[in-house]
Amino acid sequence: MKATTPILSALTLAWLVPATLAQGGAPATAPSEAADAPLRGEEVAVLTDAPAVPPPITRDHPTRVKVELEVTEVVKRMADGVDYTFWTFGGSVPGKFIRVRQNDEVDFTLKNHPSSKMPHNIDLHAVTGPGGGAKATFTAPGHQTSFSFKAINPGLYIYHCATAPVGMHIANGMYGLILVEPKEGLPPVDKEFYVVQGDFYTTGKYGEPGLQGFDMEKALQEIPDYVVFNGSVGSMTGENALAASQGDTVRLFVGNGGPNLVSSFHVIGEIFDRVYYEGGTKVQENVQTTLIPAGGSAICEFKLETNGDFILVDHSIFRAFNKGALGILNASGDPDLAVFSGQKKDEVYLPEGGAVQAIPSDSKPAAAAATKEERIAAGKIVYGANCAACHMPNGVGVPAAFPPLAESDYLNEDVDRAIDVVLHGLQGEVTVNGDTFNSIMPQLGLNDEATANVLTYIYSEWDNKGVEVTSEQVAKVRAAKQ
Ligand code: HEC
Ligand SMILES: [Cu+2]
Repeated sequence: MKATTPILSALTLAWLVPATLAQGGAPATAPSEAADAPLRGEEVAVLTDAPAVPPPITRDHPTRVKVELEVTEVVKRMADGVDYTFWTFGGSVPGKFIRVRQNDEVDFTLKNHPSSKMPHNIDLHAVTGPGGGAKATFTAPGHQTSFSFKAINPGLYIYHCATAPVGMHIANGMYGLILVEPKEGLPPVDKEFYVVQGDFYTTGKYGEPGLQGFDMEKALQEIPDYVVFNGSVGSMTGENALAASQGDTVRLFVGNGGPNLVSSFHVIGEIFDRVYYEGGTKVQENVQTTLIPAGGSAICEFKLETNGDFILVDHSIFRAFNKGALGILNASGDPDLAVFSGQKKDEVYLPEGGAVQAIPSDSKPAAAAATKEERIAAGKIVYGANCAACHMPNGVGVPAAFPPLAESDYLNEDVDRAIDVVLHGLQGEVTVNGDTFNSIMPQLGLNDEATANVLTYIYSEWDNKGVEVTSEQVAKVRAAKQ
């Protein structure tokens, strides 16, 4: 995780107290503070790149805050081997996190780097005034513009570029979050993180390597190739995972830049104790998944009662596992076994006692096969209907659960024993090709002909020894057991 250099001045030193200290208490405020309370002093806002969040505000009064954002158009990683030309507020996606206090007067400057090819502007949803500042900040490459606004309403707000074609500017990553802290402050927590979802439309399919262009047609159809948190696939996995400790209280400032999709934001293995839904003032408690509209936000708070990996997803789940909308919050520390035990055991489940269960067979007595080829063809059908679910269609089985029939030494060693297994089922420890299985194969209720056919099929496949099993042979094994 990289931290960018904050914009500093002597006046900002008050911001630089360690976050943990600053988070030790919300500022005490005279409840009577009026919207037109006089500004005292001025400072330069600390701006951060995701997933970092500027320290909480400890002031008990409004001030004049200077915010400077620089727009750059940069080629960056979208996924391994995949690059994209992102348009950014501050060099990465999402743009820098801005944190001010209710009733602050914000002096805002937008700079457009001379290397940019496009004009850009900014519409901050925290602004009361036409266009959220868009028209006031229309900025050609190599220019800078400014305006000021009063942060009247507390809340967590999206900002974005609103230069035509607006959809394209947003689709290229031009969005971020601005928090207007309520004048009484937010309750202290141990960790705060900044996460913004966005959907991306590339000329190539998901994962297609190289520098990808923007695909207007896919954007119009709303069929993204990528849905990601913080601008790229894997922005918060592996060594970039969000880090916290067991016992920590966590606050996620979550935004959705869109341009198109609505996010079903969820953390696998956690329940949000509190959600400031839609980034507003009201709190909903005990929430599993919160809806975050395009151009909207939510503040999600929870306590890490136990340790482990907690997975941030858009629960529109193909986006998480197939398009990139997945991040990890790792809580170090010890498990609280009273909260979560982990798997205690995996053992055989036998609802009706210890015997092999019989599965009633609805197969009609098969017409006797005249040749080995007919037996194999008939056996293949029996296999598909009765065996493939466990032993797999290609006979390879499932490790630690169902032994292989392909190249099975157990099968090839003893034909009568194999007949017995199919007729009567099997339980207890068996070793197949060196691997031990201790499970249960049910009795399948196949008649002699079907049993002969399925075994002849199995022996003819997958490098097995190729013998033909006849129904007479099956009848003999059956008689011997009775
Ligand atoms: C419900 C799952 C299930 C089905 C259905 C099933 N088996 Fe099995 N089979 C097993 C299990 C489990 C074992 C190992 C039993 C043990 O651990 O004692 C096994 C063992 C075997 C073995 C001996 C070990 C080996 O790999 O060579 C053969 C042969 C066999 N099955 C054939 C079949 C055939 C043929 C069918 C279909 C007619 C079939 N099985 C259907 C679960 C199944
Ligand atoms: Cu723009």
